[in-house]
Amino acid sequence: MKAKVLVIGANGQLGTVLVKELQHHHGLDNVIASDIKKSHDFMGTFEVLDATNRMQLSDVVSKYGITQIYHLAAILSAKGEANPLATWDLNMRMLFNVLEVARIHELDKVFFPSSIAVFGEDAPWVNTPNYAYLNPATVYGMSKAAGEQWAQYYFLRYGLDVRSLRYPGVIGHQSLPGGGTTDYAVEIFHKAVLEEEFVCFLNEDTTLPMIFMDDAIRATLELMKAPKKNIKIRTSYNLAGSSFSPEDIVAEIRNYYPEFKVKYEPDFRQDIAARWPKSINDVEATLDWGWKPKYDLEMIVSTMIEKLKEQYI
Ligand code: AKB
Repeated sequence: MKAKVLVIGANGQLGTVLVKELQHHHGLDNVIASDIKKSHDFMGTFEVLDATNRMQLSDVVSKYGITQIYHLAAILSAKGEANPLATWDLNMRMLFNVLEVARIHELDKVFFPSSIAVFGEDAPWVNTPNYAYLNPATVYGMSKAAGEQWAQYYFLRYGLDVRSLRYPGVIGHQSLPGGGTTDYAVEIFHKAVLEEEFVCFLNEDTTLPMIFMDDAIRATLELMKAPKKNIKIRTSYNLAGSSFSPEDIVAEIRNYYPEFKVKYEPDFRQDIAARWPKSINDVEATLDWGWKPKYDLEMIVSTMIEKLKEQYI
């Protein structure tokens, strides 16, 4: 049977790119993109959908005969701190709706993105293992850590095939992030290419795990395509790309723009980043479904600059 895929949060940083890849893999008519607003230049089938509304979600699943959901919508780490209870409520309500609708409609697969934000001060900061202690310090991280347990619960209790990755900060030229602590690592490239000064909200030496968009998308599709028996972790898989700090990116960008100016004005997001891992050990993803990243910092910087120059010219 052909897969019918619903993407929730299709207008977001990852969704924008993932929808196109899924359309390519499954066929334009077999991918239903959804978000709370329609994006004006979208090609394909789009449903305006508020995933906090279970009935609405259930109706979309019935209408298209959906067999898989990619649930990408969430309030991220930095934005979530402005309104902690509302963030918890929204992130958890959407996840419960997705899990329940998937269970009731007996869907084949669900993808639930987790994040490096599940880790806190008590996890090893370097080469953080998959099974490290989770004590997140943001409400977003708390919702992802709890969400991972619910994903595993639905698998163990109901046999629902939920699969998950702990994304590092995602860097891509196709879309903009919103509300995250790693967002600086996308904005910095736009400023460099526009030859404007960049004001960085993290300290220059704050190393964080990052991943290039192409790697993040490939990891998602490889995880979802892997045989069920290979998926041994039902909470979420650690996923590594490459780790670096603002000053590492700046040094690399200056190979292209020697005059690039950067000012460091750390704000509350520095405190969030300071409790996250510096690098990730993703050996389980490699062993279970063959994960291997392709992009290092040098390749990320050269690709970002090349692609953004095309966009701005
Ligand atoms: C954020 O910064 O909140 C996200 C994430 C690492 O999950 N990009």
